[in-house]
Amino acid sequence: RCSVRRSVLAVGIAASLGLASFAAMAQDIKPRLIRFGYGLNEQSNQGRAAKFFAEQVDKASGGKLKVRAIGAAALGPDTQMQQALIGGAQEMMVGSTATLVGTAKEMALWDTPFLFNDAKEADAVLDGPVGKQVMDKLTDKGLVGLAYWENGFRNLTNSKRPVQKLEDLDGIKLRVMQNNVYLDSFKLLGANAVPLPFSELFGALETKAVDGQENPFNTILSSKFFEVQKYLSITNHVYSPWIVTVSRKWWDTLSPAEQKILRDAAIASRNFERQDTRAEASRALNDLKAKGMVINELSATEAARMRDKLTRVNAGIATTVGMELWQQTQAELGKLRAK
Ligand code: TK8
Repeated sequence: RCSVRRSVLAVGIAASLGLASFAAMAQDIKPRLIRFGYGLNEQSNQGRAAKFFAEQVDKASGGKLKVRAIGAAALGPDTQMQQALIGGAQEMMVGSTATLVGTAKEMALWDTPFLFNDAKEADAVLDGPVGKQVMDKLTDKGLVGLAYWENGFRNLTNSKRPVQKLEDLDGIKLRVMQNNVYLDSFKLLGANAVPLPFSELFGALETKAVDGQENPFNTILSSKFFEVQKYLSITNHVYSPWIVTVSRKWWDTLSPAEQKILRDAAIASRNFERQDTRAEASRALNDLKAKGMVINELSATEAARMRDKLTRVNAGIATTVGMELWQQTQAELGKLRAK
Protein backbone atom coordinates (compact mmCIF):
# COMPACT_ATOMS: atom_id res chain seq x y z
CA ARG A 1 0.00 0.00 0.00
CA CYS A 2 2.72 2.28 1.04
CA SER A 3 4.70 1.86 -2.20
CA VAL A 4 1.55 2.39 -4.27
CA ARG A 5 0.92 5.65 -2.47
CA ARG A 6 4.49 6.68 -2.99
CA SER A 7 4.38 6.01 -6.70
CA VAL A 8 1.07 7.87 -7.02
CA LEU A 9 2.73 10.78 -5.30
CA ALA A 10 5.71 10.54 -7.64
CA VAL A 11 3.50 10.60 -10.69
CA GLY A 12 1.65 13.60 -9.26
CA ILE A 13 4.88 15.52 -8.71
CA ALA A 14 6.15 14.66 -12.15
CA ALA A 15 2.89 15.79 -13.71
CA SER A 16 2.84 19.10 -11.89
CA LEU A 17 6.48 19.73 -12.73
CA GLY A 18 5.74 18.97 -16.36
CA LEU A 19 2.77 21.29 -16.29
CA ALA A 20 4.79 24.04 -14.62
CA SER A 21 7.55 23.94 -17.23
CA PHE A 22 5.01 23.72 -20.01
CA ALA A 23 3.30 26.82 -18.65
CA ALA A 24 6.65 28.57 -18.38
CA MET A 25 7.46 27.63 -21.96
CA ALA A 26 4.13 28.92 -23.18
CA GLN A 27 4.73 32.23 -21.45
CA ASP A 28 8.36 32.54 -22.47
CA ILE A 29 7.83 31.98 -26.16
CA LYS A 30 5.21 34.17 -27.76
CA PRO A 31 3.95 33.99 -31.32
CA ARG A 32 6.12 36.42 -33.31
CA LEU A 33 6.88 37.25 -36.90
CA ILE A 34 10.55 37.82 -37.69
CA ARG A 35 11.45 39.51 -40.96
CA PHE A 36 14.94 38.24 -41.89
CA GLY A 37 16.30 40.19 -44.86
CA TYR A 38 19.27 39.41 -47.10
CA GLY A 39 20.78 40.65 -50.34
CA LEU A 40 21.45 37.64 -52.56
CA ASN A 41 18.78 35.49 -54.22
CA GLU A 42 17.04 32.42 -52.77
CA GLN A 43 19.24 30.03 -54.79
CA SER A 44 22.45 31.40 -53.29
CA ASN A 45 24.43 30.10 -50.33
CA GLN A 46 22.98 33.03 -48.37
CA GLY A 47 19.44 32.05 -49.35
CA ARG A 48 19.94 28.40 -48.42
CA ALA A 49 21.31 29.32 -45.01
CA ALA A 50 18.49 31.81 -44.35
CA LYS A 51 16.01 29.03 -45.06
CA PHE A 52 17.91 26.70 -42.73
CA PHE A 53 17.79 29.38 -40.01
CA ALA A 54 14.02 29.77 -40.42
CA GLU A 55 13.52 26.00 -40.11
CA GLN A 56 15.67 25.80 -36.98
CA VAL A 57 13.76 28.60 -35.27
CA ASP A 58 10.44 27.03 -36.24
CA LYS A 59 11.42 23.66 -34.77
CA ALA A 60 12.92 25.05 -31.57
CA SER A 61 9.94 27.30 -30.84
CA GLY A 62 7.24 24.76 -31.61
CA GLY A 63 6.14 26.90 -34.55
CA LYS A 64 5.63 30.05 -32.49
CA LEU A 65 8.52 32.08 -33.85
CA LYS A 66 7.97 32.45 -37.58
CA VAL A 67 10.95 33.62 -39.62
CA ARG A 68 10.11 35.14 -42.97
CA ALA A 69 13.33 35.03 -44.96
CA ILE A 70 13.20 37.80 -47.57
CA GLY A 71 16.01 37.79 -50.14
CA ALA A 72 17.19 39.65 -53.23
CA ALA A 73 17.33 42.91 -51.27
CA ALA A 74 13.52 43.10 -51.41
CA LEU A 75 13.72 44.91 -48.04
CA GLY A 76 16.51 47.13 -49.38
CA PRO A 77 20.30 46.90 -49.68
CA ASP A 78 22.44 46.13 -46.60
CA THR A 79 22.73 49.73 -45.40
CA GLN A 80 18.99 50.36 -45.62
CA MET A 81 18.16 47.17 -43.71
CA GLN A 82 20.69 48.09 -41.02
CA GLN A 83 18.87 51.38 -40.48
CA ALA A 84 15.52 49.55 -40.35
CA LEU A 85 16.93 47.24 -37.66
CA ILE A 86 18.34 50.13 -35.66
CA GLY A 87 15.01 51.93 -35.84
CA GLY A 88 13.07 48.77 -34.95
CA ALA A 89 11.14 48.56 -38.24
CA GLN A 90 12.71 45.18 -39.15
CA GLU A 91 13.79 42.37 -36.85
CA MET A 92 16.77 40.61 -38.45
CA MET A 93 19.13 40.49 -41.42
CA VAL A 94 22.35 38.99 -42.71
CA GLY A 95 24.78 41.13 -44.70
CA SER A 96 28.39 42.15 -45.19
CA THR A 97 30.40 43.44 -42.26
CA ALA A 98 31.95 45.85 -44.79
CA THR A 99 28.75 47.87 -44.98
CA LEU A 100 28.64 48.15 -41.15
CA VAL A 101 31.89 50.09 -40.78
CA GLY A 102 29.98 53.38 -40.63
CA THR A 103 28.04 51.98 -37.66
CA ALA A 104 30.93 50.29 -35.82
CA LYS A 105 34.37 51.29 -37.09
CA GLU A 106 35.99 48.13 -35.66
CA MET A 107 34.27 46.14 -38.44
CA ALA A 108 36.97 47.56 -40.77
CA LEU A 109 39.26 44.89 -39.33
CA TRP A 110 37.62 42.35 -41.67
CA ASP A 111 38.41 44.53 -44.69
CA THR A 112 42.15 44.05 -44.19
CA PRO A 113 43.59 42.65 -47.45
CA PHE A 114 45.12 39.19 -47.04
CA LEU A 115 44.34 39.12 -43.29
CA PHE A 116 43.59 35.39 -43.35
CA ASN A 117 45.57 32.76 -45.25
CA ASP A 118 42.70 30.29 -45.28
CA ALA A 119 39.17 29.66 -44.05
CA LYS A 120 40.41 27.84 -40.97
CA GLU A 121 42.15 31.00 -39.76
CA ALA A 122 39.05 33.04 -40.52
CA ASP A 123 36.83 30.70 -38.47
CA ALA A 124 39.23 30.72 -35.53
CA VAL A 125 39.53 34.51 -35.37
CA LEU A 126 35.89 35.33 -36.16
CA ASP A 127 34.56 32.80 -33.62
CA GLY A 128 37.23 33.67 -31.04
CA PRO A 129 37.69 36.61 -28.65
CA VAL A 130 38.63 39.11 -31.40
CA GLY A 131 35.51 38.31 -33.42
CA LYS A 132 33.33 38.62 -30.34
CA GLN A 133 34.91 41.92 -29.34
CA VAL A 134 34.20 43.40 -32.77
CA MET A 135 30.67 41.98 -32.85
CA ASP A 136 29.87 43.37 -29.40
CA LYS A 137 30.65 46.91 -30.63
CA LEU A 138 27.28 46.79 -32.37
CA THR A 139 25.28 46.57 -29.15
CA ASP A 140 25.67 50.28 -28.32
CA LYS A 141 24.70 51.15 -31.90
CA GLY A 142 21.30 49.51 -31.86
CA LEU A 143 22.22 46.09 -33.25
CA VAL A 144 22.94 42.70 -31.72
CA GLY A 145 25.35 40.45 -33.63
CA LEU A 146 24.68 36.71 -33.42
CA ALA A 147 27.10 34.94 -35.79
CA TYR A 148 29.53 35.42 -38.65
CA TRP A 149 28.69 33.50 -41.81
CA GLU A 150 31.10 32.97 -44.68
CA ASN A 151 30.92 35.19 -47.73
CA GLY A 152 34.43 34.09 -48.69
CA PHE A 153 37.65 35.08 -50.40
CA ARG A 154 36.99 37.71 -53.04
CA ASN A 155 38.09 37.57 -56.67
CA LEU A 156 38.04 40.05 -59.53
CA THR A 157 35.84 39.91 -62.60
CA ASN A 158 35.57 42.37 -65.48
CA SER A 159 34.47 42.69 -69.08
CA LYS A 160 37.66 44.30 -70.48
CA ARG A 161 40.66 42.01 -70.09
CA PRO A 162 42.27 39.39 -67.85
CA VAL A 163 44.02 41.03 -64.92
CA GLN A 164 47.46 39.43 -64.99
CA LYS A 165 49.42 42.28 -63.52
CA LEU A 166 48.68 45.43 -61.55
CA GLU A 167 48.75 47.64 -64.64
CA ASP A 168 45.86 45.69 -66.19
CA LEU A 169 43.59 47.34 -63.63
CA ASP A 170 44.43 50.83 -64.92
CA GLY A 171 41.28 52.69 -65.75
CA ILE A 172 38.95 49.75 -65.11
CA LYS A 173 35.71 51.01 -63.62
CA LEU A 174 35.33 48.68 -60.69
CA ARG A 175 32.34 48.48 -58.43
CA VAL A 176 33.28 48.20 -54.76
CA MET A 177 31.20 47.86 -51.60
CA GLN A 178 30.20 51.08 -49.84
CA ASN A 179 33.24 51.13 -47.62
CA ASN A 180 36.34 53.36 -47.53
CA VAL A 181 38.90 50.58 -47.19
CA TYR A 182 37.66 48.99 -50.44
CA LEU A 183 37.52 52.36 -52.14
CA ASP A 184 41.09 53.24 -51.09
CA SER A 185 42.43 49.75 -51.83
CA PHE A 186 41.27 49.67 -55.42
CA LYS A 187 42.21 53.25 -56.10
CA LEU A 188 45.67 52.34 -54.86
CA LEU A 189 45.73 49.48 -57.38
CA GLY A 190 44.92 51.89 -60.18
CA ALA A 191 41.27 51.01 -60.75
CA ASN A 192 38.54 53.58 -61.06
CA ALA A 193 36.65 52.43 -57.95
CA VAL A 194 32.91 53.16 -57.76
CA PRO A 195 30.92 52.35 -54.59
CA LEU A 196 27.50 50.81 -55.32
CA PRO A 197 25.00 48.75 -53.34
CA PHE A 198 25.01 45.07 -54.32
CA SER A 199 21.39 45.24 -55.47
CA GLU A 200 22.41 47.63 -58.27
CA LEU A 201 25.44 45.65 -59.36
CA PHE A 202 24.06 43.28 -62.00
CA GLY A 203 22.32 46.15 -63.78
CA ALA A 204 25.44 48.30 -63.66
CA LEU A 205 27.53 45.50 -65.18
CA GLU A 206 24.91 44.77 -67.80
CA THR A 207 24.62 48.40 -68.97
CA LYS A 208 28.45 48.76 -68.72
CA ALA A 209 28.04 51.57 -66.19
CA VAL A 210 30.91 49.67 -64.54
CA ASP A 211 33.41 47.24 -66.08
CA GLY A 212 34.01 44.93 -63.17
CA GLN A 213 33.46 43.92 -59.58
CA GLU A 214 34.91 41.60 -56.94
CA ASN A 215 33.11 38.86 -54.99
CA PRO A 216 33.58 35.21 -54.01
CA PHE A 217 33.09 32.45 -56.66
CA ASN A 218 29.74 31.51 -55.07
CA THR A 219 28.25 34.95 -55.65
CA ILE A 220 29.66 35.27 -59.18
CA LEU A 221 27.82 32.03 -59.90
CA SER A 222 24.54 32.52 -57.99
CA SER A 223 24.10 36.13 -59.12
CA LYS A 224 24.86 35.12 -62.72
CA PHE A 225 27.63 37.66 -63.15
CA PHE A 226 29.11 35.27 -65.74
CA GLU A 227 26.38 36.50 -68.09
CA VAL A 228 27.83 40.02 -68.07
CA GLN A 229 31.51 39.43 -67.20
CA LYS A 230 34.07 37.67 -69.38
CA TYR A 231 37.20 37.59 -67.22
CA LEU A 232 37.74 36.15 -63.79
CA SER A 233 41.11 36.77 -62.18
CA ILE A 234 41.86 34.79 -59.06
CA THR A 235 43.25 37.23 -56.51
CA ASN A 236 41.76 36.07 -53.16
CA HIS A 237 42.55 39.61 -52.03
CA VAL A 238 40.35 39.62 -48.94
CA TYR A 239 38.18 37.27 -46.89
CA SER A 240 34.84 38.89 -46.37
CA PRO A 241 32.39 37.71 -43.70
CA TRP A 242 28.65 38.15 -43.43
CA ILE A 243 27.12 38.84 -40.05
CA VAL A 244 23.68 37.93 -38.72
CA THR A 245 22.25 40.87 -36.79
CA VAL A 246 19.11 41.62 -34.79
CA SER A 247 17.40 44.90 -34.02
CA ARG A 248 18.45 45.77 -30.47
CA LYS A 249 15.15 47.57 -29.87
CA TRP A 250 13.28 44.38 -30.69
CA TRP A 251 15.80 42.02 -29.05
CA ASP A 252 15.32 43.77 -25.70
CA THR A 253 11.61 42.87 -25.76
CA LEU A 254 12.35 39.12 -26.09
CA SER A 255 12.43 36.64 -23.21
CA PRO A 256 15.72 34.86 -22.46
CA ALA A 257 14.17 31.67 -23.90
CA GLU A 258 13.36 33.42 -27.19
CA GLN A 259 16.82 34.99 -27.35
CA LYS A 260 18.40 31.59 -26.81
CA ILE A 261 16.43 30.06 -29.66
CA LEU A 262 17.65 32.77 -32.05
CA ARG A 263 21.26 32.57 -30.86
CA ASP A 264 21.37 28.79 -31.16
CA ALA A 265 19.74 28.85 -34.60
CA ALA A 266 22.21 31.51 -35.81
CA ILE A 267 25.14 29.32 -34.73
CA ALA A 268 23.62 26.15 -36.23
CA SER A 269 22.99 27.93 -39.52
CA ARG A 270 26.52 29.35 -39.45
CA ASN A 271 27.90 25.80 -39.29
CA PHE A 272 25.57 24.70 -42.07
CA GLU A 273 26.37 27.76 -44.17
CA ARG A 274 30.14 27.45 -43.98
CA GLN A 275 30.03 23.81 -45.05
CA ASP A 276 27.55 24.47 -47.82
CA THR A 277 29.48 27.53 -49.06
CA ARG A 278 32.79 25.66 -49.16
CA ALA A 279 31.29 22.71 -50.97
CA GLU A 280 29.79 25.06 -53.57
CA ALA A 281 33.00 27.09 -53.90
CA SER A 282 35.01 23.97 -54.66
CA ARG A 283 32.74 23.27 -57.64
CA ALA A 284 32.08 26.86 -58.68
CA LEU A 285 35.26 27.46 -60.63
CA ASN A 286 34.49 24.58 -63.00
CA ASP A 287 30.90 25.78 -63.33
CA LEU A 288 32.08 29.30 -64.19
CA LYS A 289 34.50 27.91 -66.77
CA ALA A 290 31.64 25.88 -68.27
CA LYS A 291 29.59 29.09 -68.45
CA GLY A 292 32.31 30.56 -70.64
CA MET A 293 34.32 32.69 -68.26
CA VAL A 294 38.01 33.11 -69.03
CA ILE A 295 39.86 32.41 -65.80
CA ASN A 296 43.41 33.31 -64.92
CA GLU A 297 45.65 33.14 -61.90
CA LEU A 298 48.28 35.76 -61.17
CA SER A 299 51.91 34.72 -61.35
CA ALA A 300 53.65 34.55 -57.97
CA THR A 301 55.56 37.76 -58.75
CA GLU A 302 52.45 39.68 -59.76
CA ALA A 303 50.48 38.37 -56.80
CA ALA A 304 53.27 39.56 -54.51
CA ARG A 305 53.27 43.01 -56.16
CA MET A 306 49.54 43.32 -55.67
CA ARG A 307 49.79 42.13 -52.10
CA ASP A 308 52.57 44.59 -51.38
CA LYS A 309 50.60 47.49 -52.70
CA LEU A 310 47.37 46.49 -50.98
CA THR A 311 48.94 46.05 -47.57
CA ARG A 312 49.67 49.78 -47.62
CA VAL A 313 46.12 50.27 -46.40
CA ASN A 314 46.88 48.30 -43.22
CA ALA A 315 48.24 51.24 -41.24
CA GLY A 316 45.03 53.16 -41.85
CA ILE A 317 42.91 50.19 -40.78
CA ALA A 318 44.96 49.78 -37.61
CA THR A 319 44.32 53.43 -36.75
CA THR A 320 40.61 53.08 -37.51
CA VAL A 321 40.04 49.95 -35.41
CA GLY A 322 42.53 50.89 -32.68
CA MET A 323 46.10 49.67 -32.24
CA GLU A 324 45.19 47.37 -29.35
CA LEU A 325 42.63 45.41 -31.38
CA TRP A 326 44.97 45.32 -34.38
CA GLN A 327 47.84 43.92 -32.32
CA GLN A 328 45.58 41.42 -30.56
CA THR A 329 44.49 40.14 -33.98
CA GLN A 330 48.06 39.82 -35.21
CA ALA A 331 49.02 37.99 -32.02
CA GLU A 332 46.14 35.56 -32.41
CA LEU A 333 47.09 34.89 -36.03
CA GLY A 334 50.70 34.39 -34.94
CA LYS A 335 49.58 31.76 -32.44
CA LEU A 336 47.45 29.98 -35.04
CA ARG A 337 50.32 29.92 -37.52
CA ALA A 338 52.80 28.60 -34.96
CA LYS A 339 50.61 25.53 -34.37
C1 TK8 B 1 24.86 41.16 -50.30
C2 TK8 B 1 26.24 41.79 -50.20
C3 TK8 B 1 27.30 40.96 -50.92
C4 TK8 B 1 28.68 41.60 -50.88
C5 TK8 B 1 28.77 42.74 -51.88
O1 TK8 B 1 23.90 41.99 -49.76
O2 TK8 B 1 28.07 43.74 -51.70
O3 TK8 B 1 29.54 42.65 -52.84
O4 TK8 B 1 29.67 40.66 -51.16
O5 TK8 B 1 27.36 39.68 -50.35
O6 TK8 B 1 26.58 41.93 -48.84
